[in-house]
Amino acid sequence: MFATANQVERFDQLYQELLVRREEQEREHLARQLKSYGKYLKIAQMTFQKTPGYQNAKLLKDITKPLNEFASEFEGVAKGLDEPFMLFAMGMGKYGKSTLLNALMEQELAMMDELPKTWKIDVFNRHIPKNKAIIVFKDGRKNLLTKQDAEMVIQGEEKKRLDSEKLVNKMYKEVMRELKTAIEKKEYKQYLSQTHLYESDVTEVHWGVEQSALLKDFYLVDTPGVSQKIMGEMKVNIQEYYHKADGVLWLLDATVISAGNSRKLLEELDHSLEAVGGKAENMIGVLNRIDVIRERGGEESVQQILQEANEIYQGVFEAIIPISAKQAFEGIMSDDKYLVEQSGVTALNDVIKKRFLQRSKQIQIARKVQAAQLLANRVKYHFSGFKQRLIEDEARKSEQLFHLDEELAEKTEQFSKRINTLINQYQRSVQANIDRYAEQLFDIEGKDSQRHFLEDRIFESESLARDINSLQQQAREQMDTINQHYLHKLWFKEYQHLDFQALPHHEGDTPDFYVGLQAGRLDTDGISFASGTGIALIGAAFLGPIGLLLGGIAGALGLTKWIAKQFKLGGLKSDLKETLTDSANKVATDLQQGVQDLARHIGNSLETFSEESFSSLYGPSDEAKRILVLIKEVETRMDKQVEPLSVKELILQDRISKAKKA
Ligand SMILES: Nc1nc2c(ncn2[C@@H]2O[C@H](COP(=O)(O)OP(=O)(O)OP(=O)(O)O)[C@@H](O)[C@H]2O)c(=O)[nH]1
Ligand SMILES: [Mg+2]
Repeated sequence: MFATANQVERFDQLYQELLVRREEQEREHLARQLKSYGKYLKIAQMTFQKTPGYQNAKLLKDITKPLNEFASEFEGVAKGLDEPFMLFAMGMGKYGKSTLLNALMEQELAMMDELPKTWKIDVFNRHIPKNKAIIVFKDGRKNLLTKQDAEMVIQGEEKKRLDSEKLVNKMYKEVMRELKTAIEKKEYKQYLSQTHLYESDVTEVHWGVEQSALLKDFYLVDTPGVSQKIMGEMKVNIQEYYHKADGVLWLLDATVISAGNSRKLLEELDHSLEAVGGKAENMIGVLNRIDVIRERGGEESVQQILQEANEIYQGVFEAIIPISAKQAFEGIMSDDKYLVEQSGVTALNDVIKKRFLQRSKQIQIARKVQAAQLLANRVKYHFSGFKQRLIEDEARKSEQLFHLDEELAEKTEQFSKRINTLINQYQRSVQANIDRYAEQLFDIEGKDSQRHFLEDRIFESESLARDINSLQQQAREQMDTINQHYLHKLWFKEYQHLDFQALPHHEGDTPDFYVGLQAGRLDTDGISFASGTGIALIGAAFLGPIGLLLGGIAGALGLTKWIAKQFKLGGLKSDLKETLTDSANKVATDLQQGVQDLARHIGNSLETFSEESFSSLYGPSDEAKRILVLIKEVETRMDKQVEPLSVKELILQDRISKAKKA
């Protein structure tokens, strides 16, 4: 049995309805997923912020703050699903993007010959009244203004940006000569970009436009040049907006196309595309300034250049269309049909419609899936530098503290041995003195003279004091060398290779806890090991006991003296030797204690110092593990692919929405 024409029509209608519904569901499904990335990132942000010590952790704060901006990027992509097709004009600076857009919109809106816009995109949006504009900020906030007011805001932002670029370039030039290594230069550039380069919070400006053929179906978007030069370096910035594009008109300059130039041209494109993961889709190549070529060599040259462009960019673009944006714009504005025809803009319009309009909804869905991936990769990239530093610095911290402990222990041991050797030698020498000179004590008149004899001749206290002082001095110096060495190894700072104190125009940014530990400032308050305390040490150990001994040597005369010598000399010698042993041991113990105290002091203060500097970047070191786990979680979440709608979900959703309607 054949279906009647009526039935066929009805089936067809049903099928179309089904397709539309399926597409709607697909979009809803995709939008939900895109938004869920955003929600996840906001929660992640709050979790990072709860880290103890977060407020003082510079780098941790730096990576946490932009998370809500990423979140609103995801939300923006989700919202984009309900908006018209976003058609971007992109390409190197001055290739004619703005002129082309004006020609396509048939009105002068995009500013031509303006200073390079470095940071925002201009969206020409027919849903906005002609005299109004909406400024969109990075965090998703929007501000509806009159066009004049919006222009004022933008000019203000532009000025701040340009001023800051000038300042940064100037500062760099002034300091460059002081920077010796490439890494120092790199760090200084980073420092300048992060601290002195003005980053506007404005990310899009939507301008009201008059209706035109193309604007009925598309939002047209003007972009800043693909790259710009700051401090002598090319900075590619298309990754900041490329994910918002559903389709791209990529401007090429016909006057620079040549086979000999192909390598440079491809590198130029590659360099830009690298920033967005190496691939671009839905791009139409627009070979601009064709009027110049035509003037030089007629139609033949135009065809030749077109052929060369097709060869160079094989497989990159969906099509390459030769055009003169300038003629197109002038022709349209002056209603010059011939000029318009010659400009090639009609062909471009046709290709745009054919490539983008007919399948615009499917393209949008595919592009938003891609956008999610691009953004997810950016989020991961955003964390990667921080993560690597944290892992490396954490390892460095425990490794260096371990080595420090070892070195201090070794040094303590060395000095302990030297102290023993010194004291042993001393004891042997004094023992010999006792045997040789003790007897003379009986011949000395007066307590003071006796004391001097005892101290100087027998106990050699002056030379012992000298030896002790010199040993202490050496211990302090050697310990301080260790201190200095580890002070640098254990100082965690944002710009590891920069010494701001040594740079012109920079006040020292050195934290107090560093200054306290610098060369020659080893703070040993409260430690009994200051230099030149040898005499005091000996005094404490020897003088008391010596005084007691002297009491036993009465000032005897004549026979009595002789008798005293016979009876007392043996006792005196053994008393002196006993005193020697006790006091020398006491001095040795004190010295050893001093060395240990010094080592402990250095160990403790360096540990405190390293923890303070570490946590000033990352938060407390005992939180590091948790932060790394958190980052891992974010990465895993970002790796989750956007899922296509399954048949099961399709049916389920259909039932849910029916139930809702019922
Ligand atoms: N001869 C010729 N000149 C053109 C053509 N298109 C643009 N120009 C000129 O090139 C200059 C730059 O054009 P814009 O449209 O401002 O270029 P742009 O790519 O928007 O530049 P930026 O926004 O600064 O990146 C202007 O002086 C235009 O008149 C063209 O097809 N032929
Ligand atoms: Mg422009």
